This record gives sequence, C-alpha cells and structure tokens, in this order.
Amino acid sequence: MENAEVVAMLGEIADLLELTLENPFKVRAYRRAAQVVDTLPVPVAELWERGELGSLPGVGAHTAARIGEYVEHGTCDELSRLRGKVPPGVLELLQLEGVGPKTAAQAWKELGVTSVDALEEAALDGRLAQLPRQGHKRAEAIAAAVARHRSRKGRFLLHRALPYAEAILARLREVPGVKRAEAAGSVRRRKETVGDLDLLVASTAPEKVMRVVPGLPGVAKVLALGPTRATVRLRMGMQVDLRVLAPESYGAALHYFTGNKVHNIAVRTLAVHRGLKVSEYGVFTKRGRRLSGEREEDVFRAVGLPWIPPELREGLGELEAAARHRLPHLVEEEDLLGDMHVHSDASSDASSTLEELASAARALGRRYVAITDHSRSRPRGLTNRQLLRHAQDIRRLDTGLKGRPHLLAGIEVDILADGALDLADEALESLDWVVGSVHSRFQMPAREMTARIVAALQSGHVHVLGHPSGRLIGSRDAYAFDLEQVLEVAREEGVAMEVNAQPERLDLTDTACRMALQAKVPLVISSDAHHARHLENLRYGVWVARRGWAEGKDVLNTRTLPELRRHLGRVRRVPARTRLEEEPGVTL
Ligand code: DGT
Ligand code: CA
Ligand code: CA
Ligand code: ZN
Repeated sequence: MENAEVVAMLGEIADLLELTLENPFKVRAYRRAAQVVDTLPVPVAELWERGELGSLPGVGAHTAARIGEYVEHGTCDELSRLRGKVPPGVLELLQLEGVGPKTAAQAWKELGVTSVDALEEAALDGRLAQLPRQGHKRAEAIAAAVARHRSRKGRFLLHRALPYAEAILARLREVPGVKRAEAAGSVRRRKETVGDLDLLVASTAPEKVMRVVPGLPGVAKVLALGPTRATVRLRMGMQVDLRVLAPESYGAALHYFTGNKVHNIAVRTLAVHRGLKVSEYGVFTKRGRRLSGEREEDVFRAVGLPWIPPELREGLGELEAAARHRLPHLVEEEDLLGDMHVHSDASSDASSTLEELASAARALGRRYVAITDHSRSRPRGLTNRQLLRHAQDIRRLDTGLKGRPHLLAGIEVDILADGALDLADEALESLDWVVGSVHSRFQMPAREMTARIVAALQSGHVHVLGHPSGRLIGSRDAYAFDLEQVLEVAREEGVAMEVNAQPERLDLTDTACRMALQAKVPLVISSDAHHARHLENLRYGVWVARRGWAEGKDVLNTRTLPELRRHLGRVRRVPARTRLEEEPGVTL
C-alpha cells in the first residue's frame, strides 16, 4: 500500500463528504490528514503497525482508524457508504479545472447534473450562470474546462461526436465542386467512443474546400492546412482530420480510412495474393496500372468479396464470413417495431407523462412501447399497489390510443442483493413485460453477482435482463460477473438480454451481443428513455447490435406485437410465491 493510495482515499472521502454536504469539520479533518500522509517520509502502513499513526499531529483517532482499515483490507466502509450516495459522474466533475465540491454539489442538487456532459450543457444553455455565485464568466470558464478535460481523456462518446461530424459534412457539401462528403474512421464503424473524426470529401477543386476549413462549425483552431489535407481542433476538444480526394480515388480512400487497421491489412494481404495492390488511392496491378477505386465496392470486388458493412470491419472474422457468403443481414433501425424500456414521470428520475411518451413514440413510428418505471427500492419507486394502479392507467390510455401506439404495462424491477425481485410475484405476473435490473451493491464479488442475476433469471418473472453489465462508459466499470454463465441460464429460462441504447450505457456491448447470439439468447434493443426525446436513442442500440453481428430475427422487438406475445407465452412461468398481501404498511 503506497502512501499515495491512502492520500487519494482520504481526499475522496473529503470530496464525497463535501458533495453530500455532511459535517464540514469532518471534511477538514480528512483533508488535513491527507496532507500529513502526503508528506510522510515513511510508509504510512508502518506507522499504523507500530500504533503510532494516531499520535501524528493532524491525524485524529477516528481518521487513523479509517487509514488502518484501508491499509489492512484495501477498502474502507466509510468510503463505500459515501460512494453509494453520490453518482460517479458528480465525482468526475471535480476533475474539471475550476470546479470544486461546492459548484459540483450545486449543479447536482439544483440542476440535476450528474455528468461532465450535463454540466457542459448547463454551462452552454445558461442554466449554470443563473445559480447563486456562478454567472456568465464562470459558466464560460467551466465550458472551456470541460473541453480540456475531454481532450485529456482523449475519447468521445459516439453521440457527442456524431452531431459535429454531421454539421461539418453538411457545410462541406455546400462547397462548389464537392461531389461527396462522408465520415470514415470509427464514427462510420459506429464504435461506442471516437478518438478523432476522419472526414473525406470528393472534389475536383480541393482549394475551394480548404478555404472554408477555418470557418467550419465548432472549429477552435486550425492545426494543419495543406492543399488537400487539414487537421483542426474543435472547441469541444475533439480533433478532425479532413482529406479531399479526386473522385476516382474516393471509394478506395473511404475504405482505407474507415478501417480498422486490422481489417485493412487483411484486405491488402488478400490483394497481394491476387497479384494486386490496394491503397487509399485505388486498386492497381503490380506494375501500377489503375484498375478501379471510385467506389468502395471496387476494393472488395478486387479481392473477390461482397461489400462488408462498416460496423463489421474490425478484423474479427468478417472477411472469412464474406468469403463464405455468410455475412449476417444486420438488423436496421427500421426493423424495430417497438421500444421495451421506457420511463414515465412515475419514475423519480424521468419527466415525461404517459401521453407525451405515446405521442413521441407515434411520431417515430413505433408500434408498441413498454412503460417500465422503477420499483420500490429506488427513490420513490413503485410499490406493489402503486404498480397495479399505474398498470391500470397505462391500460386505460392504451385503450384510448387504439394501437397508435400500443402501450404495454411493464416495470423495471430491481434485482436485490440476494437475487430476489423488488416486488411481489403476483404483481409482476399481472404485467405484460418485466425488465429486471441491478441498480445497487455493484461492488459484490463476481460469484455473488452471478448468483444474484441467475436467481432473478430463474424467478420465472423476468422477460429481459436490463443493462446487463451496469457500466457507464468512461465513468463506471461493468460490475464483475460471469456473462457466459448468465447467458446459459438466460437461454434455459427464455430470458432475453437488453441492448440498452442510452449513449453512455450501450450495454450489452458489441462483443457481449455477439456472445449472446452465439449462446442463442435473443436480444431486445431498448431506449431506456427517461424523457420523450430520448426515444430517438434507439439507433445507438441498433448500431451496437450491428457491431455484435445481430440480424433482425435475433431481436425480439422486430416482431409484431402478436408475434411478441406468442413468444412470451412460450417463456417458462413459475407460479407466484410472494403475494401482494405480504407488502407491509402500504398506503395508497
Ligand atoms: P479512433 O479515431 O481512435 O476512434 O479510431 P479510427 O479507427 O478512426 O482510427 P484513426 O483515426 O487513427 O484512423 C482512421 C482509419 O485509418 C483507421 O481505422 C484505419 C486507417 N489507418 C490509420 N492508420 C493506419 C495504418 O497504420 N495502417 C493501415 N492499414 N490503416 C491505417
Ligand atoms: Ca478516427
Ligand atoms: Ca484520424
Ligand atoms: Zn435501469
């Protein structure tokens, strides 16, 4: 145990105490102790073992005991307790220059900000400036700090990067002489995070394109500007590589810059075996005579393959599958007929009414929507009786909607630490659709977590495992559990796996999707919308599923509602064991 680890632990406790507005004296005690340990000339563990820690000036008996606990067990109950009270995204705000616990707590409590992205939004749309002690100057400084923080971390969520790509491409397409403009690289492969944008333009007049580069949307700084190439940095922190190509090379360049590198090298090797040379400029004979390159298909045809969707180009067997005519017919957004995980304002962290959700879903052409609010263990979650009443409301509205869209009465029920479900079997049985999710005690050992999830899948009341790994991209790791074992049980029990389309979740991941399909477990792609405008996020889930090689037939919500109901009828049901009357002290 290094002293630095102890310093970090003490500092984190102090931060968390400050964020939760607990006792300011304790905050000061932990900060002081952190300083003392930081400047100790000897290992803090030695002092603890000799019983001398508490006698150091600046380290009280209470703090010394915490340090001792940490030194001996590598954990600290006080730290775990506090971590449970503060969303990890709020703690991350403290990494921003100029954002201390007071500002972070204020943004969290007053504006509901629980991530760096949300803080940036609040800084840009003026909400932050209106808080006491903030103002426009502060808000601007914070937005700039967010940009720096991102460029340090180096990767951006796809849904953050994509709007910039789209805005810049739209501008480039207006430039005279531009025939095509597209994003290549990881954005085109729809990877969950993006390092930089790679944009390609086909034009016979590259100088006209270069002239507009400094004024492209969001540009902070031009880093390089050549006759056909430019690199810029955006104000939000991301870099953009732009290349202008002659139309006859465009397809070859699109293939090359889409990647990934492993895929590219494999394609070039195939070409060499056929006595050809593939480069970003085209397909050539060994002697250098140009054969083709205007279209991306030219490259694949040169090596005897059909066109491969970009999402598959990861060098993970796509070339072999293409050669054997076994490429999957990947699921498409249009294939999804319904959304199976949507929160209404009956969830404390969601804000759209049933009517608003229904009309937004209708506008998007969804045929059915499962309303799945939180169960009683979550803050202000539904009790059994509240759920039954909520289900009645949903069904009443459903009748009025006459199938535009159909509303299903559902729940996102917590899987409790011991694997029990958070509501009575009898209440769950009365619903059309049950999402089971882990929302607590993420730190338990893998075997316990696996047993916990398995118990829920074997309950006979769960149709789909919600956000199966619990990860939040860039801010919370997946909890430890045995996915293979969970998939095996899911297959036996007829339980599906959710591909949660919230852009910061994307859970299952692409590789986990592929594992699920190999285990013959069906997928459900759901928005997990907490607001009507989030219903659009389904596309992010579709892209993950495509990267996981999923076809329409692998995804339950590509089925019509009668087909879906028939499928659910085949799922094994266990008779209800816990009954409604068992809920203590419920008042309506
Ligand atoms: P990113 O930006 O980290 O999210 O990932 P990519 O895939 O966009 O990577 P990037 O921007 O470095 O390069 C774009 C594409 O260019 C990459 O997917 C494949 C191609 N590429 C880049 N460097 C090489 C290379 O050294 N060899 C080959 N064969 N292709 C490369
Ligand atoms: Ca890139
Ligand atoms: Ca690049
Ligand atoms: Zn959830």
